[in-house]
Amino acid sequence: MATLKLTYFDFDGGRGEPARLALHVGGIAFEDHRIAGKDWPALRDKTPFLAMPTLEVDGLVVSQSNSINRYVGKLSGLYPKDDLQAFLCDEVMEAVEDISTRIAQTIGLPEDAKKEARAELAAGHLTRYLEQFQARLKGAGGEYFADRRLTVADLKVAMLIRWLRSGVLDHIPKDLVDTVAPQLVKHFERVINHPKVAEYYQRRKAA
Ligand SMILES: N[C@@H](CCC(=O)N[C@@H](CS)C(=O)NCC(=O)O)C(=O)O
Repeated sequence: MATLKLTYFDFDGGRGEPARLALHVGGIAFEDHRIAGKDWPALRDKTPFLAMPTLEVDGLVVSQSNSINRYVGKLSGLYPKDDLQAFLCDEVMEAVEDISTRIAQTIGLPEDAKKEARAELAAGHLTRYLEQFQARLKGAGGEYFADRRLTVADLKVAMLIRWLRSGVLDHIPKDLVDTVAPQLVKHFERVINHPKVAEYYQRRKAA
């Protein structure tokens, strides 16, 4: 088994969290290297594409969150072997990237511009994406996004849903998901209550 070191910001969410969860669920040993915001500028130029997460595999540093998710998903048994199920898994993960990037682009905006951009996003793209995630979930059987079992796609969507419902995103109603796509709330609860996921957060709390 390769030696793995996952590097990402020191919080329980974002682009690095699905890989941390997948590795834990799969029982795969890895170094969970957490970077404080103040240390990021010094590290930035050392990453392949000036961003995190990165994954070091036996000394080779690679990046791009969904590529990392697929790789660790394969190691952890959380990525479909069937090509079409893998496609469904990938489609959802890429769509989470699209919408997360749109949200992230509003973070540094001045207050008035942020309010306008987020209101437009909430009524437009975000609602559309949530409805479509719910439709994909229903199409895949209603419980998981692919393969009728937990995959890295479920972990990635669950992190998005937790972010949207957390209340940290001003001007995006924190009940938007509950209103527009209630099945995604049920899905989030299913994922977060998965025994290995629940165990992961119990350990984080105790750490
Ligand atoms: N396409 C990349 C995007 C990576 C990305 O933008 N990461 C953010 C953190 S979630 C980052 O490193 N931001 C710091 C910066 O851009 O300086 C991926 O999916 O990994």
